[in-house]
Amino acid sequence: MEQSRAETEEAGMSTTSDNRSTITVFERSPDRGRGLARDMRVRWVLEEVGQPYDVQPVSFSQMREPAYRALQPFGQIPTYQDGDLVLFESGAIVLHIAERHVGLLPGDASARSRAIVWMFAALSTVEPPIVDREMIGYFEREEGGNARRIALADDRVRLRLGDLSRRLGDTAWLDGAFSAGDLMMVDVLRRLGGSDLLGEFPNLTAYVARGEARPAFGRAFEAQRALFIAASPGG
Ligand code: GTB
Repeated sequence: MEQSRAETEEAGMSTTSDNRSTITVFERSPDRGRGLARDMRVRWVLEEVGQPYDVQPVSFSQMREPAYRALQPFGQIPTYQDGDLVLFESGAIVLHIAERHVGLLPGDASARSRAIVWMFAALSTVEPPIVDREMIGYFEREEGGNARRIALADDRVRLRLGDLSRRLGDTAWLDGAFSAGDLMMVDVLRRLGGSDLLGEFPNLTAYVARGEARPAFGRAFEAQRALFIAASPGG
């Protein structure tokens, strides 16, 4: 994980940069400042590597405009702009930043690949059932919903959490030191909020709390919260 500054610069990475990137975020996040939208992981990685950034708040109507679709074809936040480079997909953005700075991906090639595996596991194996469960929450729970569908969605999340919990065991992070894989996994698990489901797995609850206790997380969280408060009536 540790790399000297000379090695870092030789590899075309930097410890700091004068470039200020810009990320797009919800003008007024529907999560009401709880930091559950996907700009949070991008803010967090930027804070971890010590890169200052600007935010460009966008409204839902702006996100439908062709100008925004040119940045993000699906009309979603976040996007990341650094000079001429425009990226979308939060996972790709986090990987891009982690690869260009020290600290979030190990120097050893195999360990680096394993950290990236955890990023993909978070995004393609753990996050989808969590999002599916949330959608049922939005669209069906309020109407009385389909109890069986809700129970099945809970079980699909529980299955992933159980396997993840067994793998994590009593270690602090998923594979050695804190990495971009942990950052992504913690951010994905946060989407469960304080739900009972996460609470069924004390080691995962502690894992999320460890991630949230990182100073970089705190700075990212406060920045998104401040934006929400400022955008709120009377804020
Ligand atoms: N795969 C893309 C990525 O990882 O970047 C997905 C991006 C995405 O889903 N963005 C959402 C978005 O822009 C915001 S994060 N949605 C608007 C749209 O699709 O029209 C998802 C989100 C939204 C709200 C809450 N919340 O209120 O708690 C949590 C998460």
